[in-house]
Amino acid sequence: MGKAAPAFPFFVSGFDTLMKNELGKRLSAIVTEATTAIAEASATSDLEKIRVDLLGRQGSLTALLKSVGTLPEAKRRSFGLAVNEAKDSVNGQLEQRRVALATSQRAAAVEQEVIDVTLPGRSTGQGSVHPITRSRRRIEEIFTRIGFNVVHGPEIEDDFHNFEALNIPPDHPARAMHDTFYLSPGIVLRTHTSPVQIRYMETQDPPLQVIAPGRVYRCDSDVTHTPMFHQVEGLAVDTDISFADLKGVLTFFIREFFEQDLPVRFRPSYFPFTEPSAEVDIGCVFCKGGGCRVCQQSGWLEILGCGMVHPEVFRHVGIDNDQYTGYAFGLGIERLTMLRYGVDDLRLFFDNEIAFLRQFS
Ligand code: 2U9
Repeated sequence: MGKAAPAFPFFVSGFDTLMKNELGKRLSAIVTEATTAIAEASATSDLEKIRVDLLGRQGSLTALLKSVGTLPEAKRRSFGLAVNEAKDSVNGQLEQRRVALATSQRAAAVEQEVIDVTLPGRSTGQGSVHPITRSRRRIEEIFTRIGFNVVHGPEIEDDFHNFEALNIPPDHPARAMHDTFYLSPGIVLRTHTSPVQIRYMETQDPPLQVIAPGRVYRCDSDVTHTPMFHQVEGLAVDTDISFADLKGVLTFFIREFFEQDLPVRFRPSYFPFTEPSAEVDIGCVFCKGGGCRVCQQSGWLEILGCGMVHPEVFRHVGIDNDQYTGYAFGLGIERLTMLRYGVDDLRLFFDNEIAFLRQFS
């Protein structure tokens, strides 16, 4: 059977052929040109320009792809496939050239790079020990020189070790002075390092001579108080310990710490855990006793508290009060450091200002 004659034989076949030839030639010319341009590109920016010229919104290949829709249905598929193939080929060539350029650029950079292994290393600068740590170490060194051991304990304490065993029962007014951080009923952040000595006496028999340095916490914050500060407390227990021993040891410590023959005086005071109790003053290190703003014109500066261990404290840890006596003392490291180095603002210890800390290197 013969082929059915088309309704408009000339127009249809003529248009078809014309489009096929025109578009086909155009497609092949674009790909040839692109291949040459890609091969000649010497920078990734050139490749990007080629990509935009071909495949961007106004690109020549994009335009050809758009024209597929204008072709007679029978030719759409094959021409569409041809344009897509050209697109893939161009994309592949672009990527290959991009990799090749990057590789040769890297190789050139490595070739040019010179590493002088004889250059001195970069300095990281030398750090310094925090003034509070310096003071703590200094205090530890002085006391260990005269026979004290350094002991530590937990910062989270129970009511018994922080208060009860130290003769501070629940209704005692001293509880209010301690501004305690409660973690849960009966569990506190220690308000002093005294529970360390309580725990020590629970497990060790006298004679004993210890200092307990560490962080303590009080719910208090103003120009002269921080919620966390550092204490060192000391305790000596033996068969023949007297207040004279306490005076001798503390006077020795003070003069060693300040490296001066400072006047020292003991004033009667009150603490629940010691009896008798005293506060210790030194002659003002700023005005040498003449009277100034720091010592409020008194010529004296209070630096620590002390006393003979209260019999109730011994009873709580099972030490025989008839056989043994002991002395105890407590000091704030921040306060001692301020006085020794002439620091007039407590907050400087907590600000981590390099310029301030560097002065202690
Ligand atoms: C036990 C028995 C007694 C420790 C003591 C002080 C006096 C004292 C303050 C100094 C400045 C606290 O940091 S501060 O505010 N401390 O005045 N501390 S007697 O007495 C003890 C400790 C432990 C078993």
